[in-house]
Amino acid sequence: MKTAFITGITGQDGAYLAKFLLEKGYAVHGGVRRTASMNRGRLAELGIENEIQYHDFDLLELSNIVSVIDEIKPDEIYNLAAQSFVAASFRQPLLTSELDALGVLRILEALRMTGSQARFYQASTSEMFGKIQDQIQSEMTPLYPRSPYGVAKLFAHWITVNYREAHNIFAASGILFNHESPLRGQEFVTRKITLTLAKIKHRNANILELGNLNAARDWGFAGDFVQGMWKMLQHKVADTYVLATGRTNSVRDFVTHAADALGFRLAWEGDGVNETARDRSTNRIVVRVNPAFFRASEVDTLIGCPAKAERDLDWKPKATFEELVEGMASADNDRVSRGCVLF
Ligand code: NAP
Ligand code: G4F
Repeated sequence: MKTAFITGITGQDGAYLAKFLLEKGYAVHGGVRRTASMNRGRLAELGIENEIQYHDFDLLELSNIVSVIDEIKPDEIYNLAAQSFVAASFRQPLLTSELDALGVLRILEALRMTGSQARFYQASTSEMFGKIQDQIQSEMTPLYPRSPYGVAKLFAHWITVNYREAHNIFAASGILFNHESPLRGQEFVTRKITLTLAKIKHRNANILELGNLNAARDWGFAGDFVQGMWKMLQHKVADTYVLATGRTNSVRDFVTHAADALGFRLAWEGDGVNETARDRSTNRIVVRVNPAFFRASEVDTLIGCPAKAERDLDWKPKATFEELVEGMASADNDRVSRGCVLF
């Protein structure tokens, strides 16, 4: 039986990865930071909350990762923990850098100092492409981050490559494009859209306020992407891989599809900060722009090329954009109608 340690196990990807590894017969250990209230709703929703062995873990604390390595001698470490919300990184740039940049170095240093042979996965991000230098982004595209989050993740990516090359540590970096699911955090735009529209439908909210409707992302399903993380650690050599779907859609497209799935029929009107969407059946405005959600510097559009992962890892995303949106809308519709939105 292999042993895996997942940091960020309480987050979206951590929950899906834990379920996937348990199904593969792994002993799954998870790192959780101390908080005033338990935060295991995603693991509970997947029915695996009691199948995981939990350890104190904070990205700020070197001793945590050293103890875990000593105690459980993991075969694989997946570093998914992060301050992962781009907008928050503009307000908390120092904290974001401590966690998302130096936090990764702490884990790599622990691996080097202990001589652990664990294989290491770093959760890198398409946010590093930022102001895109190629129309379609691949492992060869120059990086140009546009947020403190993107800059911190860029450090983490390169320090992972450096420890691979300098210290012969099996350290893989997955440059993952946006991946979503019904377990997505509520502040990210996709989940904000499906949850708020579901609330409007059930008369628990009046309006959905969004920032840049023209931003476009290559959105995939998180359940498909965690399989790619695992495949990176099973490959014969550690490397860097892009995981993406190769399709891009705007925030406006996402709203239109989600609204359709929830029974609204939207008519878009106006432009810029005055753009709105009206529900044709009630004639009510249900979506409007609020500049408070604009970013100080934006990543306008992302679209990834997953050819290397397909060739070397035999990885391909399965869920389509339409299936993803419908699945999220349906899950939030159920939660809101049951009055049970736990995360
Ligand atoms: P998420 O849902 O925000 O989960 C983040 C996890 O990190 C949570 O478990 C959180 O714990 C934990 N965490 C935060 N601060 C911590 C700290 N100081 N010490 C220890 N743990 C801490 O993120 P996700 O969407 O699953 O993403 C997983 C990873 O992939 C992240 O590193 C993210 O930056 C990266 N990524 C995500 C995407 C995407 O589209 N989802 C794309 C590319 C890369 P709490 O539950 O206690 O908050
Ligand atoms: O959903 P978002 O907040 O995701 P973003 O910034 O692309 O970051 C996510 O994907 C990255 C991978 O590329 C991850 F590394 C990162 O951890 C995270 O998972 O925003 C998507 C787009 C942005 O352009 C944003 O400006 O949607 C736009 N947007 C428009 N209105 C909004 C809103 N974003 C949010 N969160 N809230 C809005 O009201």
